[in-house]
Amino acid sequence: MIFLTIILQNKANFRKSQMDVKLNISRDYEKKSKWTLGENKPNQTQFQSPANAPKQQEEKNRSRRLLIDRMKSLYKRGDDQYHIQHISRCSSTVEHSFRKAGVEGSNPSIGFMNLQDKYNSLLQILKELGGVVVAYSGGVDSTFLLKAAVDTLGAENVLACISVGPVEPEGQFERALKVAKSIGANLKAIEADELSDPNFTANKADRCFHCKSHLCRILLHIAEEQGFKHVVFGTNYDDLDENLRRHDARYPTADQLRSVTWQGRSGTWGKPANSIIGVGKDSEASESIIALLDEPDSRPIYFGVWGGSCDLAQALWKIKETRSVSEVEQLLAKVRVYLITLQDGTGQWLLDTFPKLFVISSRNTYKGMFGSADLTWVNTNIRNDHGILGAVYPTIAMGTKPGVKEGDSPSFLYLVSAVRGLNDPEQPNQPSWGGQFVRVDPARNHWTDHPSGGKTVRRWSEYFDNDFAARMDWCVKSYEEANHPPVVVLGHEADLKVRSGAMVKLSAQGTSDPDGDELEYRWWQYREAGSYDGTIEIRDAGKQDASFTVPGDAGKGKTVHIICEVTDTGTPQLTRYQRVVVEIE
Ligand SMILES: [Ca+2]
Repeated sequence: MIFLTIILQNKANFRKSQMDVKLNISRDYEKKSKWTLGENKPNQTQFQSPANAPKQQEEKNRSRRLLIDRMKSLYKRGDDQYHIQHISRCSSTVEHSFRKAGVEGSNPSIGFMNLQDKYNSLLQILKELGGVVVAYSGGVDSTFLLKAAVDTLGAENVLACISVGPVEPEGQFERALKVAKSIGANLKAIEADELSDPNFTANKADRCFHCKSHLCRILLHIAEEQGFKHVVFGTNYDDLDENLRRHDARYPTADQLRSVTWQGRSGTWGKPANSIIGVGKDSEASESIIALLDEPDSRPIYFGVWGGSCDLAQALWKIKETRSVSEVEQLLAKVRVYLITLQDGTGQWLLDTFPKLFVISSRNTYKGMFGSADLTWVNTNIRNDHGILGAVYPTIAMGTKPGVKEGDSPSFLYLVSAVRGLNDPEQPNQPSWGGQFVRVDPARNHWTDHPSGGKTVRRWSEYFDNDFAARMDWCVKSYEEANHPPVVVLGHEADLKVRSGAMVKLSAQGTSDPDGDELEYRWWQYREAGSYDGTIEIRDAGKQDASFTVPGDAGKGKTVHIICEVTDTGTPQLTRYQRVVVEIE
């Protein structure tokens, strides 16, 4: 199954002035491993009017300039592009540094800010810390952090510690020393002696994790000895993706993610549509959406809108204003929207303006995941001992109780469970990890909450929680130490044609588990998907081979959908599905 997914974020996190739209486009999930840098990125200037283009370009680059200038003082090689790439890498670094430093209250929620905001927040956080030990390697992440710390706190309040020894690349120390000197930072070389740690010398996939933990303990000791209250690190997704690919080759590199990420507009949350879309309101994100829709590819494009939909609305507004009626119809037919509530005026505008547009509007359903309070589960499975991404997972957000927040994730889980073999995302009435929806007005292609609301998400929590926990294990564990999902294979075609009254044999012969785990089978009727209204009694529903008899009242043309659900016995237990569609002849 192939999807193109766009996630729009525009959340009122902590400070309205920092609100922003983050556009994250994951193209063709099943083929991620074939991505190359920039391959999927459309020509963003293709649809800009000539008069507008230079202004927009300038606006887009403005927030980058300040960081670029600072980096230029450190790196003399390469051109602006070099700096831009590495500075955007630094921005995620910075967030991790905040969290490592244990800064609460002034949570910057980096993902929702532009680069200027991020940089300002970094300086503010460093100010609050007062004095820091910087874990310094001479690489771009830690160098950027060191420079910001020295600029903000003064050299006397910053101590850069660099690890020297047999595991560090040759010549790294000399280069790092030179750069630290140019910044004016105090530098202390430490012998971390990683080779004394058996977890490191075991040389498994998690060696980097143990190496960093070992270093962290030493730095905390130095900080205490020398009167510094905090130790800060500069690291990001780049440190994990290699290990993730040991578990699933489809994980993209950080550069691949960047190549399909665009900047949206800020400060639109809660505002009426007419003030945030229209002439002069184009963004890098809205132009990219138009370019994607213009690609000669008829497959649907899913927009998971996690906040305000202003960039999507701007794109559709512009298409409506500038294209022929038939072209508008053709482009809109590709669009699938999943809105998490109406967070600015463009949500209602989309519904009012485009009755035929495929829109799922979750008003309550998302609460099946939002703010579930189990901090112990989060600490055990996500935050502690699960690497740098786990360490930055917040304990609380947006006024909910401590625990998992994830109020927007159902818009994505809707597609995840489809990839797992459960629902057809073209049919929002089918139960999915992202909930279940009803179409109220047959004249409109708009779907909203099922009467059971949040329960239609919550019923799957064990499945998606375990999936989440397994992915976090993959950040730090070797293949042998982690669990991987079963591969469900049917012993027959997925589409069967039978006569009324006939016995249907179901088989999952061929199903396997990559870890060799024992498997549990569960066959069940997926009633919402089939056109036969009655109940099907499945014999041996807990075995690999099952069967049922088609009821006599199941007339010609009716369909019965059966799910084969397979769960392994690894830790955490993982589940995958396969659907069988039986048509009555
Ligand atoms: Ca397994």
